[in-house]
Formats: sequence, C-alpha cells, structure tokens
Amino acid sequence: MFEVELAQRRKKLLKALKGDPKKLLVLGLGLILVFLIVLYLGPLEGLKQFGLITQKKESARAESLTRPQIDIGVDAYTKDIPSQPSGLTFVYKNITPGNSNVTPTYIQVAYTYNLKPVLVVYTNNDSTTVDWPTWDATMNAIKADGREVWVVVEPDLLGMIRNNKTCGTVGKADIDRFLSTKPSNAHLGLLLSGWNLGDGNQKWSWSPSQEAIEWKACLTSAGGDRIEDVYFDFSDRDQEFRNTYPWPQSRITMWETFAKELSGQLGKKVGIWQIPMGNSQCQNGRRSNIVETWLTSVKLNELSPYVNRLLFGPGVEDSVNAQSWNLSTYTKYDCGLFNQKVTNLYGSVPTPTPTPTPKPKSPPCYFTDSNGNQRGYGDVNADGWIDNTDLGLVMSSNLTVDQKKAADVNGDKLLNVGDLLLMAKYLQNMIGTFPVCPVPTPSP
Ligand SMILES: [Ca+2]
Ligand SMILES: [Ca+2]
Repeated sequence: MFEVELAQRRKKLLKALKGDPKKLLVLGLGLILVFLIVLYLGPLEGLKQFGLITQKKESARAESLTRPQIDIGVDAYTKDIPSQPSGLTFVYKNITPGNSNVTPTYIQVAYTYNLKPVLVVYTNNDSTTVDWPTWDATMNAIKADGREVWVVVEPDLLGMIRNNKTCGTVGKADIDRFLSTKPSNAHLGLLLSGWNLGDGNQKWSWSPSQEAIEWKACLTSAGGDRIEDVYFDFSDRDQEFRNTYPWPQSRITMWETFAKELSGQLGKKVGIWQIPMGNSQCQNGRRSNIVETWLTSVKLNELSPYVNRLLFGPGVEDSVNAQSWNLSTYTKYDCGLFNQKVTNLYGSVPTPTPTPTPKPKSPPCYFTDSNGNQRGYGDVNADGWIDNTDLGLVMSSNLTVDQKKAADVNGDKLLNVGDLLLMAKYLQNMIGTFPVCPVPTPSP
C-alpha cells in the first residue's frame, strides 16, 4: 500500500517538474531540508515526523504489553532485595545448615518489595542424611510468618537417593516427613538433578527422555507425586568456572528438552533453578550465555508450556572472579544485561497481583550530623525521606560517618539486616519509630 502511494506521488512530481528548473531547485532545497530535520531529530524521531515508522512502533508496543507466562526469580541477599529490577516475581535464598534464623527477615523484606520468597533448604550436603533441625526450624519460621513461601529441598537429596536405588524406602520416609512437617503456607518443591545428562566436559550419556522416565519412576515409588513443585538445575553452575561458556546451542537444547520431557512425565510444569547469570558478550567473556538465550519473549513463549519459573544465579563464586548473584556491585560483570532484560520483558506491565510499593516517609527522629545539620534516622542519603533508596544503602560498604549513623536505626553501632528490617517495617507502618529514637517524655 505504502509503496504504491509513494510511486504515485513520485510520478506526479516528475510530471510537474518536467522542463521547470525553478521547481527542480525548490525540490532539491526541500530534500536537503528533510535530510537536515532527520539528522537533527535523530533517525527514529525524524522518520516518525514524516510518517514512515508509525506502523512498526504500534506492533512493538503490542508485544511489550504481553507479559511472558514464565515467572522470573533471582538469588539475592537480603540487603540486595531493594535493588532488584521491577518485574521480578521471586527472590531466593539458600538456607544452609543451622542458618534458619535468617528466614523471618528474608520473608519480611521480600514481601516489602512485592517479591515472593523462595527458600532453598540445604537439608544435607551431598548425602542422604537430612538435617532435620534446620528443616524444622525453617518450617516453624514460615508457619509463624503465615505468608506464602516457596521451598525447595536441596542439594540433590533425591539425586543421592536415586543413585542408591532407595527411592521407595529412604526417599519415601523423607518425603512423608517433609509433607507432614511443612506448614500449609509453604509450597513444597523438590530438586531433581539431571546429573546423568552431562558433565563439565559437555559429554552426556543419557537422553533427556530416559532421565525423565527414571525420575518419574523414583518419584512414584517415593510418593513424590504429592509434592507441589519440581525444579532441576543445570549440571551445573560451576561450569562457568571451568571456562565452558558460552554453551553451544546443542547443549542448551538438551536442557530445554529435559524440561519438556520431565514436565510430560510428571504432568506438571517444572521450575529451573540456579541458572547461571552473566553475559557472554561482556567483560571477561567467559560468562554464561543463558540470560541472553532465554530472556526473549519468543523463547519464553516457547518454554512456557512446560516451564513455570526460571530462577537465576549464582554461578561461580570465589574471591577473585565475579559470581553470578545479581548484586548491584556485580553488574559490571554482566553489563546490567539481566536487569535490562527483566525490565524490558516484565517491568513495564503490571504484575498479576499488584500491591502498592511502600511510600516514602519522613524520619521519626533526627540527630545533629558532623556539619551541624539536622539529619533523619533512616534517611541514609539525606534527601529528607526514608524510601527504598535508603534501604538499599544500609549495608553498602562505603558510607560516611554521618550516613552510618543515620542507617544504624537500632543504635547498636552495627549495620546489618536488623537495621534493614526495622526500616522496612517503618515503611510498612508496622512500627512508628526506631529504637535509636528517644522515648518522648510525657508532658506534665
Ligand atoms: Ca532518603
Ligand atoms: Ca544497627
């Protein structure tokens, strides 16, 4: 249509111009003017002014309005929850043996930022012995909070049990106990590892369908079909450390096929956990290419019939190299790709169950800082308000003396999740002041 219209216009113009050098000059000047306007406004805006790209823009807008059906989560420390990109559904945290005391704070801070908490409970460490004290303490904390929490049994308990061929005995006993001790607000999930699918050298012996059939058999004899969620992890995150990234498409396809086969065998969608982050195009170049491969609307649409959630991070973790946790300080290692992808795909459209983000509040009390100015407790960046930005700053490493004082809202001279939790509660109107604030003296 458009081309036909253009051709007609051109014909008309040529006809009118025939034998008239004056008109030709006007046309030439006109074209130069158009060129200059496009140059001045930039190609996109300039072309839009001349009606050349409206159609394309409309369809792009329509696509961004469709939220992908797969929910995205990321491994995040409590202190990094406030700086996660909008559009995320889950944040997750590993509960290591004896460390269940972090559970109440984690649930609280996650919900403060409209994020659903996933707790990956390290019931054991590559053995078939479950750390029941840590499990029971975690379940009690979830029950006490009362809000929904997603729980994953890790690491590879069922994998060890399957290798030992004790799914119907040890596996059954464990699953019975998991189910009988979890509170009703905990969504219980099991981690099913795909160990037999490959190793660090990118060789794999079993086909994805064979692996899925074996898992179905193990779960059936262990009564695992009563568990709500199943997850698997790539085998495994440490390959980032072994320099085997970026993965060839064949290897990514193998894991996609496993998700499909497992979902088919179990009759439910599966979650994928501990997906390495990073960006193969950025910085040190030995990073994962999964974020760029999967976080596109086309790929998410393709995976959505058999995958319900993708939980990213961590990858390699050591003192020299970046890990794949989505910490604000580590964006330099993925050039911010993960945050950008999540924001583009999910951030611009409302989440299915929107709840209001906490509104900024003025501080409950003030102190005199080193410059003699009044400064509010909880207002770390001294803009007069307590909001998400301040929460994000509480545990950062380079605060000034005055900022540290403002952030220490319980007055114990330490900056930790205790202060973060108090600030989150204050923003949610759950408390009216901070412990550091003087108790008002009753007026006579
Ligand atoms: Ca502030
Ligand atoms: Ca403190």
